[in-house]
Amino acid sequence: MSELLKDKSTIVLGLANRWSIAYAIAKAFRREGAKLILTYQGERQQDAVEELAAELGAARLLSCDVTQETDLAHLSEILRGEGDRIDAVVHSIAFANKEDLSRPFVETSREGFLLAHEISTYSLIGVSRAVAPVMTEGGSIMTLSYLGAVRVLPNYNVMGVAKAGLEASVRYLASDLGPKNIRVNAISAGPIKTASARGIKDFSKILDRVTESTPLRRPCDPEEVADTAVFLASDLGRGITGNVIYVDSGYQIMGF
Ligand code: 0WD
Repeated sequence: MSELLKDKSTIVLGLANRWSIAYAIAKAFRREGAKLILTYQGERQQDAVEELAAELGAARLLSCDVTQETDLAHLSEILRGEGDRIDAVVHSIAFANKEDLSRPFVETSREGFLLAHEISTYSLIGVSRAVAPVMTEGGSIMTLSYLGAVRVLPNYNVMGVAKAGLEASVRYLASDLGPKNIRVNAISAGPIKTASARGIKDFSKILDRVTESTPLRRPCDPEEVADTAVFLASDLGRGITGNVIYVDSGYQIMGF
């Protein structure tokens, strides 16, 4: 079978550990023959991510804390300096203070609101600006969203508002970058047990409920999300931009 991402250069941001959705995507990109550049948040994660990068056969591993303008500028500089063309970018990054994912939404602090939006929403704009200049032959930028962007889900709170902003940013970026043949989309994944998900109070209850009532009667698998990422990164997805694609075993269609 031919490789869907042969001759494509990809960058995946947000790999923290083996359970990260970014790990499943990076693995699928390599399986499909892509060259892989990985970024990680900073020193705290360096050792763990170095090991995973070696295992995945990544061509490069770069540190990039998306709250730091200098890190984004550095990323852009490195990519430009090496004459690397990038064809696909995966933004798999989010953060909110734990207390904002458990107390009533009305108690969200200004500081917590801004932090969640800076890391989970604004960073897609910053990353797109840093990488678009090296997407010289067009390509695909994608991010990860969740149903909490459009519906109220218990304890998702400020992150739901941040994801709503993320999905709107996808549309504006798609409109801006479309003339350069750069597509921008979001994958709205069903709940998956990762380090970030564990920060949401009663996450396992959400998972149980979804499993019971979803049309496919099973939770979403990170590999399913990764295969959709492959599709969006590949030429097969060339007509799709500004969209939110649900990979959630069908949960979002249900009315009860
Ligand atoms: O159920 C789920 N797990 C779902 C996750 C359902 C639907 C969507 N998503 C989204 C998340 O909201 C996020 O956008 O998928 C994306 C990836 O999340 P994940 O794979 O579930 O979680 P995780 O493995 O924790 O990756 C998120 C990573 C951070 O991990 P930690 O655990 O250290 O918070 O985002 C990265 C970091 O690696 N990150 C940053 N990267 C660069 N700069 C920063 C930062 N400032 N902050 C967090």
